[in-house]
Amino acid sequence: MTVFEGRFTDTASLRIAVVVARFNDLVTGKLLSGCLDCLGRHGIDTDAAASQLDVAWVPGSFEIPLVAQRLAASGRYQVVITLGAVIRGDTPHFDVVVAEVSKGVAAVARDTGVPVIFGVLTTDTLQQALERAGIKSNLGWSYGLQALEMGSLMASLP
Ligand code: INI
Repeated sequence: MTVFEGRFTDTASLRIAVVVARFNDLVTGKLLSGCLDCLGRHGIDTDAAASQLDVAWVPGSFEIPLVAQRLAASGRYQVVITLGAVIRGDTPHFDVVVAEVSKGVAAVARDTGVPVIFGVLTTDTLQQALERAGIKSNLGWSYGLQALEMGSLMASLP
């Protein structure tokens, strides 16, 4: 029996793209900071020259799948991380945006074979989103870890 599982230390050959939404950037900027901190502390070179990491900003979460698709299909990255914050508030837009971004991100991973980490918070209130982006914990850190695990796992699979 072979057991496949990702490691968090095989970072030397990984190139990672992060797609982050500007909408609710009070939240998404904190997710990005947490994510970059995690990746940097696990050996990912985040310096501009010869970087292992690139960041693409999009207007809102609805635009994430298109840009994630382009980056995943480029062949340049082993993992794509998506970061967004969709907050229900009073807008019926919430359901539309959440449905599109969640289905879109899953489709990108399946279509390209590149793992795409779903780091889009979906909450009822801004307070809940902020709690997940640094006030209590920062899920950006977890998304970074999940990216490392999936990059390593995919490289080890037959
Ligand atoms: N985009 C978000 O990322 N979060 C939201 O909460 C949100 N709401 O509530 O409307 C949102 N809307 C913008 C959307 O993602 C697109 O950028 C816009 O519709 C242009 O296509």
